Amino acid sequence: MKIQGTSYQALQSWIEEMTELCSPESVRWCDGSQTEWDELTQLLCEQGTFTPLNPEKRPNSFLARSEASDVARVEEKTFICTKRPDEAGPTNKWADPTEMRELLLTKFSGSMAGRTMYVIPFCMGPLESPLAKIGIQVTDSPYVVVNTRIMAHMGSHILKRLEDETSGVLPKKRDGHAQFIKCLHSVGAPLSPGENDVPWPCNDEKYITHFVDTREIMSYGSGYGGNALLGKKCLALRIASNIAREHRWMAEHMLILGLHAPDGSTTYVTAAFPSACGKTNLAMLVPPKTYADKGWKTSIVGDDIAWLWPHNDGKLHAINPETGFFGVAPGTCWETNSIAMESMRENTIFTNVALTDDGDVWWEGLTAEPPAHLIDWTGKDWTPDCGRPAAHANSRFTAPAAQCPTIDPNWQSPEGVPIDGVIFGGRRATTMPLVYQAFNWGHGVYVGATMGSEMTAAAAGTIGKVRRDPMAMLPFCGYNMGAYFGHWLEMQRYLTHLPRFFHVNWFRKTEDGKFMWPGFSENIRVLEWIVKRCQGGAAGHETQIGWIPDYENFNIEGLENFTREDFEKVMRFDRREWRTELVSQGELFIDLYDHLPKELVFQRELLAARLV
Ligand code: GTP
Ligand code: SPV
Ligand code: MN
Repeated sequence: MKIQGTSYQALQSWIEEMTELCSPESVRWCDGSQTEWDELTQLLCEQGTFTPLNPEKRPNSFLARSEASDVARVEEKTFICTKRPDEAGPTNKWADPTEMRELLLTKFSGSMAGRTMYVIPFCMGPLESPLAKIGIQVTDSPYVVVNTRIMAHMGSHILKRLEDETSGVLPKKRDGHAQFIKCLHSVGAPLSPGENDVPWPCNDEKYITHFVDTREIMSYGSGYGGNALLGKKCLALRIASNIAREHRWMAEHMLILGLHAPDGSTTYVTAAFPSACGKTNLAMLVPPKTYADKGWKTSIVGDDIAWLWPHNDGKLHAINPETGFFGVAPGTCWETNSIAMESMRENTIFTNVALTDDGDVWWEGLTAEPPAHLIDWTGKDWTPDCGRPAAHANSRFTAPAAQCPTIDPNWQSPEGVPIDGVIFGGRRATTMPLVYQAFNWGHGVYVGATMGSEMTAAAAGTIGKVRRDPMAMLPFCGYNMGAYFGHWLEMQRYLTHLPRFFHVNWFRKTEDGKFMWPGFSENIRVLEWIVKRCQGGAAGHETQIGWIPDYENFNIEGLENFTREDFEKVMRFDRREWRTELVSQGELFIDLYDHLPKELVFQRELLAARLV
């Protein structure tokens, strides 16, 4: 069954080639329509991948339960394929492109037998934006199709655009060599004739591969999030970081947030925090009453990925290449993130959360008291005393950004929004103060490059161990990390108005293991200082590590049980701890030595000199 083809010959040929390779039972060109969504969600329900949620509680929404082994990104199986290993660099897993392609051809051969091959035309970024990128994802997963419909511009209008650009009806304008980025995906579970399907087909062997020179993505064996929705981490970060480097822009793992002050000014900032370290929460911050009463508001442009470029106005501008949120469910609740809760009221896909007896969803932290009975994320009966979590720690919701009550009016502006502040941060129980400001761009790049964070459930690994995660891009930078730092340093040359750089840490703990800072909506207090610093307003004092607010420059009005002493503790910069930090920062530099820009070595020397 072929529902549609394309007049764009290069694409038509590629699809024919992929059909031959993967031997699907049928091919379906996705149009992105509501009818298609209805058909596919129904199909997913029939196959047992989806459980429809109670339409009175959660209209047009579904719960998906994955295979227990397919719940997060697989960094060990994620490859950057370049001619030479040093192009991928020591922080990535490298594979030879020819060898990897040969291996994958054997894997993909016949991999879609008994299944439908979906062809998804999609666009990352507002179609009219100079940075927008068109991709075509070929997949045998209807779960991927419906998630992509939320996460990206998708369907016939994107295909039409590609046809018009390649036939000359519209000017060609996309940078990068490719008119469209080829994204091949299979769950790697062919069906023999008469074989029954399982609810979550996948393969124990997984390969998430990026062919940098030809701008191609091939992903095999997983149906989950960042492994399978190829527009997201594979295209918008790993491939895009390569295109960006060549064309003088930046693809970053950052939220984009608008801060509207009582004086009527709007300041946009971006923030890079590692996976599951608070981007979605900060991007959806609701000011507490004392701030709201004064007129503070926030708006969200994006919660995970930012594409930034030097605009003609001399400033760094940012767009969000996505149109949805693929957010962490556990811990999300009305008290800490009502905006996320509002955004997922309907038309939402939940993956690996628990099901309530009345057909709605639940996860740890949603309510203080858990329901008396649930079906857990593995499909088993669950009671509060059973000793197992009800939702997986990396369970997620896929919700349309357009449903977000605080979505920024300019979120689809092709020109993006101007960025005045860049914030870095990680999950650090010790050492890192609540906030400090870097001295300048070069120092800011050093602060981002040496970011560390305790590991979370978003990737397989030892949870809690501090690892260096430069700019929160460790799993996502598609080339040599040292060269990436060099690109960051170079970008300032193309700007006349430089943003300010900050480092924050919401996760500092007391000796008895409690968070020192209330976090969430109260983070607006830190943002207020940041906004004022960006505008050349608030005071602070210079320390060896950067500028830090004094108690007098920081608003803790209305913050109950938070004393001056608590403030001093959460802001404290301890020389001894920092000397240890400096040594640990050096480890990453040793790995990168031959590609590390001299300027970062100097920054480290300067910091060392200040710390003695
Ligand atoms: P990815 O989607 O994986 O890139 O993650 P993210 O950076 O968007 O993380 P998210 O906002 O979903 O936060 C994940 C976890 O951090 C949740 O468990 C939150 O409860 C917790 N968190 C977020 N903000 C704060 C904060 O200000 N303080 C504390 N203590 N925890 C926070
Ligand atoms: C992350 O891990 O940073 C995510 C989720 O945003 S995923 O799309 O699975 O990478
Ligand atoms: Mn992320």
